[in-house]
Amino acid sequence: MKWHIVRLTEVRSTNEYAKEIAEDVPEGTIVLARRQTSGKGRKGRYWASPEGGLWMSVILKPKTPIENVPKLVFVGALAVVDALAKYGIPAEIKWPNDVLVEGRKIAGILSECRLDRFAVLGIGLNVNNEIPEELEDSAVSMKGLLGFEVDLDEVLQRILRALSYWYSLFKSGRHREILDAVRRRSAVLGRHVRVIEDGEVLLEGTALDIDDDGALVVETGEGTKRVLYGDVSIRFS
Ligand code: BT5
Repeated sequence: MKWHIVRLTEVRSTNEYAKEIAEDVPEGTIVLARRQTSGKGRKGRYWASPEGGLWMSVILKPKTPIENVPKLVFVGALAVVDALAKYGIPAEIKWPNDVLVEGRKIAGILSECRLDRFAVLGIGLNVNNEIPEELEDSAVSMKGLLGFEVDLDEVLQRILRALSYWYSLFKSGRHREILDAVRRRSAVLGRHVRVIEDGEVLLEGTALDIDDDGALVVETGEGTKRVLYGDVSIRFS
């Protein structure tokens, strides 16, 4: 995969910027910003993006049936987990879009698509940045874990190398291998979870599996339920 990086000092959100230019640039264009003033999580949630972190959005134009596109979030999460492993940081994927280290969030993925035209894979990784006070218990950075600053460009290159690999599997339809890797690196399987949608507990039970569609399979006591990724969040309970 050939990457082309657009470097910005400041932007509201690299995902928003990427969506604006996506139709006019080739696949593999990456929007990278030193800081975001309005970084986005899912469903209008915020993403704290001060200087020192890696805030990037990758423009992709996969030719694949539309139902596969949501699985891109796993491609992003796996790339981050692999890059962190190169620094000796053991990370896990909290289905569907968080990357955790020892239960604390180090990265979040935000995948957005325009039907059939393009997908934007947003990756936010806490590298050398400060963690806002209100997230101190729930979030962590690479610097916080390692005790020293890490070269941002090196982290970027390591993510891109891993992304090339996982995206090549995605493009050649090897979704099962991607999902197997997600299962192996999963923080949720075997755990008791609550699935939250719009602040409401949708269901509760033991996370049994992530199936080949990428859905989370939960044993609820009233039978097995499948939860498609989308806008749900998981809480451990
Ligand atoms: C996510 O949303 O985890 C997706 C985050 C994606 C961020 C990237 S940065 C580059 C690109 N451009 C963007 O504008 N976004 C993408 P969600 O699962 O909804 O989690 C959001 C929640 O994570 C917030 O409500 C906070 O609780 C928490 N949070 C916010 N900033 C954080 C940070 N820097 N580190 C860890 N947790 C954070």
